[in-house]
Amino acid sequence: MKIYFAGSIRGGRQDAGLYEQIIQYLKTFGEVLTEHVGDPSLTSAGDDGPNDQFIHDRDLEWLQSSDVIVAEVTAVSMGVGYEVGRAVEMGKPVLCLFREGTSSNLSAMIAGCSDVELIYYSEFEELRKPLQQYLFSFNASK
Ligand code: 6K6
Repeated sequence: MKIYFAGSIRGGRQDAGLYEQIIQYLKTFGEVLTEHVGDPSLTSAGDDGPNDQFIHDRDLEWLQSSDVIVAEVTAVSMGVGYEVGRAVEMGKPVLCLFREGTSSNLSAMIAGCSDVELIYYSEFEELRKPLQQYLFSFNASK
């Protein structure tokens, strides 16, 4: 199973450690195409490609080739919102994760979208079971 993990980069790297934890766990279910999103050395000012068009086109190819999208949507990120929207249009299964108890407000465009599954949580450990259930049920129905 190919998993596309989406998390904020230029939107802010305050949750990079959490992304890394989620990615390590997701790797026990399949291949994570976007492991760099959890790289603590990647800053919001850094870069991991020759230019923005390269990054956009490469990421959309990965999105297209993925079986499932898991997006951590607590930090407000234009890129993550864009990826979720494109993935929905592609007909991909999308699971969004939103951490409660922060100053972030979840956009109605995610919270109100019936095409995405949404999990509210407060810490990583709470994600293990629902992530496993989602990925197993999805794999079984394939
Ligand atoms: C790195 C640091 C500053 O700019 C970059 C560009 N590098 C990126 N490399 C890989 N994926 C990227 C990059 N920029 C955005 N993305 C994709 O958009 C990732 O898949 C993330 O899920 C999402 C983050 O969007 P922003 O708007 O927070 O950057």
